[in-house]
Amino acid sequence: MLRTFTEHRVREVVGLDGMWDFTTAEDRRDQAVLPKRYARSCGVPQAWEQLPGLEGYRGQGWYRRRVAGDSARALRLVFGGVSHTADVYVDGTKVAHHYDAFTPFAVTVAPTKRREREVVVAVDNQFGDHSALHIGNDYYTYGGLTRPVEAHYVAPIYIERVHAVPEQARGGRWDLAVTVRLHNWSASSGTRRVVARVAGSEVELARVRVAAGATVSKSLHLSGLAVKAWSAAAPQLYDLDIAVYEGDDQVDDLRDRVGFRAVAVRGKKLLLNGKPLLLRGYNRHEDHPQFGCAIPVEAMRHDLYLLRDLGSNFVRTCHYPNDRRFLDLCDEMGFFVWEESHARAINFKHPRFREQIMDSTVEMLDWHRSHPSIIIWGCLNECDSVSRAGAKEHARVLKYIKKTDPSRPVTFASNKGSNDVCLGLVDIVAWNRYTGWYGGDVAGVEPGLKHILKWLHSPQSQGGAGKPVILSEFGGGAIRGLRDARAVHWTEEYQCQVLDEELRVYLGHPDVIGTAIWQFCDVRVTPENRWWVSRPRTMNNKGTVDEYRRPKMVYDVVKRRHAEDRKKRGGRL
Ligand code: ADA
Repeated sequence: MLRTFTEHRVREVVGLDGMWDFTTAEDRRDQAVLPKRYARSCGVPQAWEQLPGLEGYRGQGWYRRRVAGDSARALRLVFGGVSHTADVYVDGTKVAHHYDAFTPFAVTVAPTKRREREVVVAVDNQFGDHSALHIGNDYYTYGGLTRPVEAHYVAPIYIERVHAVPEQARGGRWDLAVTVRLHNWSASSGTRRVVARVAGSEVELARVRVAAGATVSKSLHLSGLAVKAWSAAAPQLYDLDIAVYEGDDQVDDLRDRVGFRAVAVRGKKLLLNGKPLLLRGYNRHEDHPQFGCAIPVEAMRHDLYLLRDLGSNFVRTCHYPNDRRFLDLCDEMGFFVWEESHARAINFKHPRFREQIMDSTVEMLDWHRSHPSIIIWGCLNECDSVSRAGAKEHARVLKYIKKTDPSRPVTFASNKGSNDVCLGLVDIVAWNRYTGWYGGDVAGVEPGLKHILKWLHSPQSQGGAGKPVILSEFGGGAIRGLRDARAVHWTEEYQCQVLDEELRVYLGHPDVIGTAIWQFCDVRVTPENRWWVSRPRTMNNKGTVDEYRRPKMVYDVVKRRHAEDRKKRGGRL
């Protein structure tokens, strides 16, 4: 399933998780577009690196499975994520192309008289001129149908997307702005009745006309709802049910969940439901030694149990949109999320950069906007925020986000310090700082922060003055089990010294409203780059736990520092 809950009760949905026919380019002996034979099978969702012999496979793979045909309803295939490029074929005809592992996509195919249909997905996880975002990097690009897949059977006019944005109203009540997007796959126009129901209230649009082949977005407004607010301490969720009727017959439905909360920046503060909020947490990659990026829900939940045990209320989805089931868990368990579109120190001059970064950003907002746990939108981690050309690209992405969803603050994580020229574009300033790891020593953490804050709140920062600050990355590496009283780099002792001092300084400064340790667990990096292979084990070893989620010494340092900070704040999560 694509979510942790059932989205449809009226619409027929068939989960396509399970074994698919599978073959790689090496297996094939033909040059046809689609394989004539499939040498093996592979699970979905799954990274193909889990198949013995494919642990490091970077290439093409083809997946096939059959689904039921239907003569009256269209087949809508919904992919949670394919790593990293997909070409989708139904009954031998190419019906969709999608680039980027980290955003969902869907395609709707007209009904058929056939009893069965053949679905083939050609997948490619190679780097090259076609890929600006998936490159040799400090995280691994896996291959395969790495997130769940579903087959939906949809009526001519069906619900394509629903967005729900809560707004605080008077007297502790809440309003909910709902946008319903309908698509008509048929050759004739139609008129439908649309009803939105939440928390015992309902509102309807009596006549929504959708022309043949058209897509129509309509807004519904529910006001004065007597509901409980959503927060990390009390993550209250409500079912939002959308129903579409043709006459008296309900022809489609969609259930999502809403959390009533409002996020705002006021001066140097971040506010949740009007009260100052402090974010304490981690950067987390979707990576696991057994599952690659195709992490099962149970393992996602275990990560969040550990993050909560560490005293965290905050997760940054470095450096890409996450699996919707992880976001559902954050909604359910009460974690604040900074989600960002897919970029880590990428080259703005790449011919496909602009198209691909906008696609990632557009799709992230379109699919994830209703998650209450997402309170900050991010983008362009450690990209060119120092040149005029780079500033133009930052403006393009950040202005799109702000215009599309004004309900959340925006930011980007910078490692450019006082050379930044883009801080006028963000609501929150975010710095990646590795004092004591890549340079300097631990004693420099506090003076370094004071120095950069002085610059920030001066005219030299070109628009950063007076804004709240998140330390979006900091920390150091340790090989779990490497103990040495000399406390040199890569020992657990030194990692403790670095994080203990950084948390003492960053948690204690009134301008710092958020801290995200780099990083939750050790992760695999790509060997296709001389810099990353210099990392011990060809992994990024800055985790508080190792890749198997086994704690390092620093686990208790973080837990203590977070607990002290929470006690200082009267126990607020
Ligand atoms: C950067 C980058 C991270 C990671 C980190 C590190 O800040 O944003 O993805 O590579 O450095 O471990 O050096």
